[in-house]
Amino acid sequence: MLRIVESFYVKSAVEPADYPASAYPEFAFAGRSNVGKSSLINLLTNHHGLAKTSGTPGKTRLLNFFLTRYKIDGIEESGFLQLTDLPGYGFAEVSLKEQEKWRVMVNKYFEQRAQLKGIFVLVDIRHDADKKDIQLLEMLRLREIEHCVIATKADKIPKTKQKKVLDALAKGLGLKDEPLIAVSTLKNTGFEGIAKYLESKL
Ligand SMILES: Nc1nc2c(ncn2[C@@H]2O[C@H](COP(=O)(O)OP(=O)(O)OP(=O)(O)O)[C@@H](O)[C@H]2O)c(=O)[nH]1
Ligand SMILES: [Mg+2]
Repeated sequence: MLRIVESFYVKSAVEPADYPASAYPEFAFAGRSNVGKSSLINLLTNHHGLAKTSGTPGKTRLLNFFLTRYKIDGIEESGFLQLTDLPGYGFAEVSLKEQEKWRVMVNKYFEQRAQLKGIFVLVDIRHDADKKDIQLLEMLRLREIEHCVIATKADKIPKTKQKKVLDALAKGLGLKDEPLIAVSTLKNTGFEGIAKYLESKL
């Protein structure tokens, strides 16, 4: 299984000219404010505090780029991949002007980041499918960008109810062949699925 063994913050950027120049395969984390993007990056990298987390939504306003080194167990293979923490959307107190800035910034990233291998779209397992998430998924399908949906905060739903909740979420989000993985950064569950997804797209 793929395991991230080292990770560094590279830089934050808004414009493509400022993105890190390295061409390593890259994966990005998208989703509403407060859904748990930064927490997931920290857990995946096993690097507490790498991505800034907060109880206050809207903390991350820039594209934050991280470089990681991974190992694939069993074989002595080691390589680099990049993770990008995208600013959250859907935060009520953000002005329309700010929302438009977000849209332009993220669209440029999706359009111009050539080494982008996949997007993790995070949704809160407790919430019904949301219009903003559905729009993002539609846009990714249209652009033919590989993606995987992560239902976060799985610890908030009893195990016995998870399958039913996930089925309803998949239906609400209109998922077709896209994978849907439940994770909890609190309980440290669901990471094998993410590791497998990463490995399959490298
Ligand atoms: N119970 C529970 N709480 C979580 C989990 N993951 C994240 N959280 C909490 O959710 C809050 C938001 O987490 P962040 O990782 O900062 O969320 P974000 O998506 O990066 O938010 P923005 O940067 O504002 O877009 C924090 O208080 C986390 O502790 C989880 O798996 N379970
Ligand atoms: Mg964040």
